[in-house]
Amino acid sequence: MKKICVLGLGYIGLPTSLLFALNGNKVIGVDINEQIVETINKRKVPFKEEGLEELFKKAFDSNNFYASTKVENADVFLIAVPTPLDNEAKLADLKYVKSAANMIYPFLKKGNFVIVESTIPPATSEKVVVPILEKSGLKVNLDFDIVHCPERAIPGNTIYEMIHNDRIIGGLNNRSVEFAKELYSCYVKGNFHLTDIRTAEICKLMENTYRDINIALANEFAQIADECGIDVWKAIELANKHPRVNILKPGPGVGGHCIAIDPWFLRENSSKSRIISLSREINDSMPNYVISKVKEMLKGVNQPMITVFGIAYKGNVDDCRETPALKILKLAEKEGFSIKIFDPHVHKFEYPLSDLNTAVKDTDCIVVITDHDAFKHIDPAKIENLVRNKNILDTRNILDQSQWEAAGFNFNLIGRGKNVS
Ligand code: SAJ
Repeated sequence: MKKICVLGLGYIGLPTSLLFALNGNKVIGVDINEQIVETINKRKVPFKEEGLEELFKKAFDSNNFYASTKVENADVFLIAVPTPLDNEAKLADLKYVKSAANMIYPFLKKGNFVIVESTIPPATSEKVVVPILEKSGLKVNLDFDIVHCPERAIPGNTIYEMIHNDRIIGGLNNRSVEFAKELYSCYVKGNFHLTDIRTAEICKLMENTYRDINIALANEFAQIADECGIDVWKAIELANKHPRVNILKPGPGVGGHCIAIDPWFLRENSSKSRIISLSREINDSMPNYVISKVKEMLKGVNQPMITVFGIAYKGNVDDCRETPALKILKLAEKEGFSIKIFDPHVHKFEYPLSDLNTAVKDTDCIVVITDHDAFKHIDPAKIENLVRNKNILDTRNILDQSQWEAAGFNFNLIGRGKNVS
């Protein structure tokens, strides 16, 4: 049985702690946020995630897990804190990673292992984390080991993916990666791929950048298709019949704490990146494109009101981090539009939220931003009498066009060009 001290009890740190605790380890989960620690120790799950509630209860019942604001002596220290983007400089903000390493070093002992799961730019483990840990007077590779084992689980299916996804483990020597493989094998069913520490760091960034670039391409295709009067959704479906093509989906932009951020980390120490920045620019400009479509639909309407369906960054989650909806709302405000918002998954946001009927009352245009399944089940016939003008823009291709048109709505879809001769 190993004693593991996990720093950071968020979307990754908490489920990771619980999985280790349920599989034969003693785990202390540490967070600098007293409220989170208190909530967890009162046996309340601090956020929603499929299967988390059950895991949480079992881990507490096993007596192998508790939360604290303080680090303790342990065999293994695991860093799972966020690495936000310094938005102005477009650089990784390593303040939480540094603060975690600073909390660990006074407790570091000969023979300890430090694992970094947080997403970090290449060489951060060696250049930033190790020097802080060595303030303990101990030497890396001689007295303690460090590995990078990036998390790769998708929000909404985190626990399943934590167990079943392959894991990359990068270290500074063989002993450390073998140790980490053995440690994670208590709950990971996927394969392990052992490598050096910098390769592990860059792999995680490459994965999310690959996705960002492919979404940017889909978004560019959608805009071209709009100009040409072609249905991009149909065209993508057909192009994807090719055995070596897999185009992603266009939409209102890219949100979440990973894909909208990690590409910048890959670019920060390089003079060679071009496609990465361009793709970020394309995805970040999609909210402007959405608003330009809304403006077209609202031509001639006096003092328009729009209703946004969905502010979460993606479907069926309550997570609004980096959501493109926020920029869309701000741009809409600048246009002088009144705004109402309906999101059945989200309960707290920067703008007021309403129930469905209040949100559509007297609106001039409904704009679907998030691909929540719940929106597919809205019956347009039941709300058509509430709205002032029957306009709807679907940015995700989730609605049944014929159903909305049957209720008299002027239906618009991003990437389905209209009126081109
Ligand atoms: N999106 C599109 N079109 C698509 C797919 C996604 O516009 O075809 C948008 C989504 O709506 C959302 C954003 O992109 O706004 C990102 O959503 P996502 O579901 O693609 O990814 P995340 O950010 O929830 O999780 C990603 C995952 N990475 C990859 O798929 C390569 C996950 O495995 C990582 O663990 C996670 O980032 C992370 O923590 O880095």
